Amino acid sequence: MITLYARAGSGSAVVEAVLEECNIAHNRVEIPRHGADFEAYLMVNPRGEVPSLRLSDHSLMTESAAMVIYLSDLYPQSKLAPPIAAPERPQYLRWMLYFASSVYLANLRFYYPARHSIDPAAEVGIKAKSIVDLDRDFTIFANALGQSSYILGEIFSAVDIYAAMLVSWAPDIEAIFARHPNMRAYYARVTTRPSVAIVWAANGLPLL
Ligand SMILES: N[C@@H](CCC(=O)N[C@@H](CS)C(=O)NCC(=O)O)C(=O)O
Repeated sequence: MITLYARAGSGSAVVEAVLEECNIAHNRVEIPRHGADFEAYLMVNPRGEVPSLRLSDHSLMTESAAMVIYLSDLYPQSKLAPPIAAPERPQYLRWMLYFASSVYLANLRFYYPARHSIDPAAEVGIKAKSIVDLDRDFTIFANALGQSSYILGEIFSAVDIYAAMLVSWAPDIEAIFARHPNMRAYYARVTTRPSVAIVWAANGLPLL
């Protein structure tokens, strides 16, 4: 059986939502931020980050986007990912990696500025710049979304759940919605899917 190492409200939420959407039986292990259980978890993931995924063959995956892509491909009946030769596949991968490699990291710079410099005086600037970066990145995404239901047009996919998670972490979610009304409708559309709503509620992530 698959084991997901998770922490409520963290990047494990999108993986949980995909497991839920695909109806995949799994164990969920909550990893605290500190203490003996966290120390033991360093043997699983030396970076101490969540999520990690222990597959049924006991191999370990890190990287939330890789997990989402893998699980969605493994369960094609869930229709969470365009097939490899589908015309939507390049945009699916593009936005998945956009969120995982740019927006996720800007969020981490906002929430953990001290980890991004050895100079404590730099923290204020790192945080301020992360807000500028997030504004830019959400604007690029909102413009690409336009009036479509999902980022792949009318096709819902796992990348929409990934995007919604990043929106949910935004330092000022209401500011995003005020600037981009299409993002409010999009966020509501994605997070009212039954599987996503259950996981969002369990993770304490905002529901409109
Ligand atoms: N690239 C990793 C990033 C994972 C990550 O940074 N997770 C955060 C939580 S969202 C974490 O565990 N940070 C360490 C900490 O909170 O101490 C992924 O996408 O899975």
